[in-house]
Amino acid sequence: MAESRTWVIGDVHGCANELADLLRACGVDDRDRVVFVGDLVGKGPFSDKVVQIARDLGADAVMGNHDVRCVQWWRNQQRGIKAEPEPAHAHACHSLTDEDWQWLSRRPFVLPLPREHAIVVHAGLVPGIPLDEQDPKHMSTMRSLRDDGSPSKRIEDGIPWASAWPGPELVIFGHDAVRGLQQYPHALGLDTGCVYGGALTACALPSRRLISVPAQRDWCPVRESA
Ligand SMILES: [Mn+2]
Repeated sequence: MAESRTWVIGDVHGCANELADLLRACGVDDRDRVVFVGDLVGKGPFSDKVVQIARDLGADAVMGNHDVRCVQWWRNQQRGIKAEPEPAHAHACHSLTDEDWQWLSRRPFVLPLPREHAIVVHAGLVPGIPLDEQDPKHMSTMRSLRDDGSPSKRIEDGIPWASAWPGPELVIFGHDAVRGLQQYPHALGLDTGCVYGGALTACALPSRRLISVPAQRDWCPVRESA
């Protein structure tokens, strides 16, 4: 009898076909726990299907920067503030159901997995700051650390934050398709750029085994750093 496992899955961005391929490749069954690193929606083709799959799995997910901006659009709609969603979010904003929005809007910015000695966050954590004092804005957008230890969302603005994370917990994150797969002793970056024609990657815990499936195509030719 196989042990139940925890699977942490990288940035899906609406790539529902690849997500289905990945779940099949991992052999995920209903004893397993599935956790997404965020940015389930936006940019890609089938954001509604991705949220549906996540909800059907009873999965956990943390908030990505694109999830945040789509949820903001929905909250504004609810308050009677009508605006066109930005183009990268149009499909997501017009296809999610109220139940999907309720689910997505309740995702935390950081999710500790104590049994696995791991922490899941979308973009990163600033070393030396307690988890409950980390800024959601940084947790969902940072990529680098400057010389003074402050976070930056820009790749070229310092070192990869993950290279400076001291542990002891393993932090699993996404949000950095340019750097791609990042493997440090106590930090693992899983954004392998599926929506840009790369791959969708999962990590099994506690083994840290990685499984990837290729993108079916480049769904989002225009890159944006935000
Ligand atoms: Mn992101």
